[in-house]
Amino acid sequence: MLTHVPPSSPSARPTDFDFLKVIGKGNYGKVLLAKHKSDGMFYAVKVLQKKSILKKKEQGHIMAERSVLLKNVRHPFLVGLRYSFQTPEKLYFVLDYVNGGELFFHLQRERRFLEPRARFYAAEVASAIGYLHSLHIIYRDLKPENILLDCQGHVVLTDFGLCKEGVEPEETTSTFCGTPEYLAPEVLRKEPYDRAVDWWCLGAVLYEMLHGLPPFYNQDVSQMYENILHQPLRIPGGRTVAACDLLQALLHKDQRQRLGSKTDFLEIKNHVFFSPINWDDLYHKRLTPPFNPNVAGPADLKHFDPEFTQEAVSKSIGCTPDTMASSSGASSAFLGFSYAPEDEAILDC
Ligand code: ISQ
Repeated sequence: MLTHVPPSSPSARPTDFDFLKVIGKGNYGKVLLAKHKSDGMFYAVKVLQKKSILKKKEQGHIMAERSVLLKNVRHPFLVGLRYSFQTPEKLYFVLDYVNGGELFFHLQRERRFLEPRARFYAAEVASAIGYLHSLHIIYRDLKPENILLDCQGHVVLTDFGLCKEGVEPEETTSTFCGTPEYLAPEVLRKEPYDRAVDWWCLGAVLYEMLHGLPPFYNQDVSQMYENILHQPLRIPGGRTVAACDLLQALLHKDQRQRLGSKTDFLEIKNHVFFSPINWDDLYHKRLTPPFNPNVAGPADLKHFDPEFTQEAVSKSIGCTPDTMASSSGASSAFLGFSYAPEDEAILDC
């Protein structure tokens, strides 16, 4: 069981890790593959610059990301946070290292997935979203690059930077966030939105898995926005009635009529498209993934983009100043950030 420890006594520091490779880049920093020097375990370490977070007034989001990760490490399809700590300039999230590659990296290679495979991934994503909603958290940022596969081929959702915490079922929020392709109409309109926004995103992910492009896609972003707001959903032929019905129901432009808007995950679970899924078996990873990423071991980077993995790791990443100043200008905005769990067995491939 993970427990909070006093933030003034972090048990991990940047110098505890060898930073090996850049494996991803986000808005505020990088994700690095790192090896813990004493236990030899591999982790994905997300390093964020405090300056850029403060410039964009995003510390609320980042602190939310941390507490969301802390709350959710025990869900099988959400990435686990092992430690967080800070230096005067940077915040570090030490996360489970997931090396089966981005789901959409595999999708691009195969253009589209057959329904059983798309169903399996959509069900694992839905299970994670349903769990977040049960904690009154809206994920909001479901997008292709946030869906990874683990070494066995199970889904792992990452990047909780845009999660909205503490949202009660009837509450709505109107902060504008997200990725253009998957933005729900109410988000685009800057209207208040609720957890139904995540079911729209699930529909967008499922659509892209089945058809190879996001729904309402247009190279011209303003035309795509227009399509999301006003164009009726067009579903190419060749899919089952159940799949078409689910896509129509999830991609309903009116959030109040969207599948999931009443009893949330229960409505998704009970849709006929998912009738082959035993949800209890799914949750316990008793369903064999439809695709095995075939990684050689925990350090196998074959599924990561060489654009990232060939980049040199900045020397400053692993240097710890002698003082872990928690009262320096930038740090005071991140008080209480550092975190280290009690010892816990971490599953490895
Ligand atoms: C875990 N493993 C690989 C890549 C990652 C990217 C972001 C967050 C966690 C990750």
